[in-house]
Amino acid sequence: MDIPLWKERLAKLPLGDIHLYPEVDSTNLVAVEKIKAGTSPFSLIIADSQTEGKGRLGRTWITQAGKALALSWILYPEPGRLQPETLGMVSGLGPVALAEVLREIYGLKADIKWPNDVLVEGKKVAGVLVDVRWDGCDIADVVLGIGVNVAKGSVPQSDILNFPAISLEEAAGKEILRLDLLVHVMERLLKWYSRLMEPSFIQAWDGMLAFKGQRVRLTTDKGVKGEGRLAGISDDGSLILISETGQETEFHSGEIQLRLVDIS
Ligand code: BT5
Repeated sequence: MDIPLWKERLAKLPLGDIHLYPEVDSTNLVAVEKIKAGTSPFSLIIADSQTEGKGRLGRTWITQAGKALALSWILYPEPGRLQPETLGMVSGLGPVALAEVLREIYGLKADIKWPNDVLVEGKKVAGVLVDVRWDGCDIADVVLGIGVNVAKGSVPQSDILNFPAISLEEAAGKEILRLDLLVHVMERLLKWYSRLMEPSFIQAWDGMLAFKGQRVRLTTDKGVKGEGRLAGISDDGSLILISETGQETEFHSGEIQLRLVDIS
């Protein structure tokens, strides 16, 4: 990573402080340290590699040095802007921004596997981790962590994967420059954050949803939470499933995993 060049390009966007590192434990953990130290809104933490990258539920996210994007974006929502009930919208922010960039700029068939993954050709290219800290009933800050497999060799060995994965370069069949990708993603994150509560955000999310109309199963570590035909995203970012009897149920993101049901 050419730190001065990356800083120069990112300085053109309306972001806060830009913190770039060759290696960190986890950009989300560094983000929390920066918040405690008083970093400004929309600050960005980026690392070339992570030694303890975090996935959801204590899982690990692997960032191969120099081959991936690992970023954490710091938001301080104005009091009352985000309620606990609308927090699901924030989990869609990263996937919507990235999937839109992959479709519109790179011509890739990118889909969002609700709640937090971006797939290309049905394989995972990116994961999003949202860490929220509370101040009573208000949200104090949000760290939006995004990890993207960019170059060939960024995908970890298959034995540690819980879902098939691919890099963007393998999917695109051409070189993808991480800095260009990052700038596009930050532009879309800024755009969609300002429109988070508008119907167009849900429409964009819904329009890029993977497995629409297909039968899926939602699980937590306690077992199966729901199963049915995937109908779409509701107004608050929940997933709507329709059972065989036609009953609609909405699921909030929380700790859920989604899988396609094999009906063959
Ligand atoms: C996620 O978790 O997909 C969220 C990943 C968020 C990573 C970013 S990087 C920047 C920021 N800083 C952090 O420390 N984290 C965020 P989850 O859905 O729980 O998926 C984790 C699982 O994906 C692991 O248990 C592995 O099976 C698999 N995995 C690990 N590394 C992967 C990779 N590079 N590509 C695809 N799958 C991976």
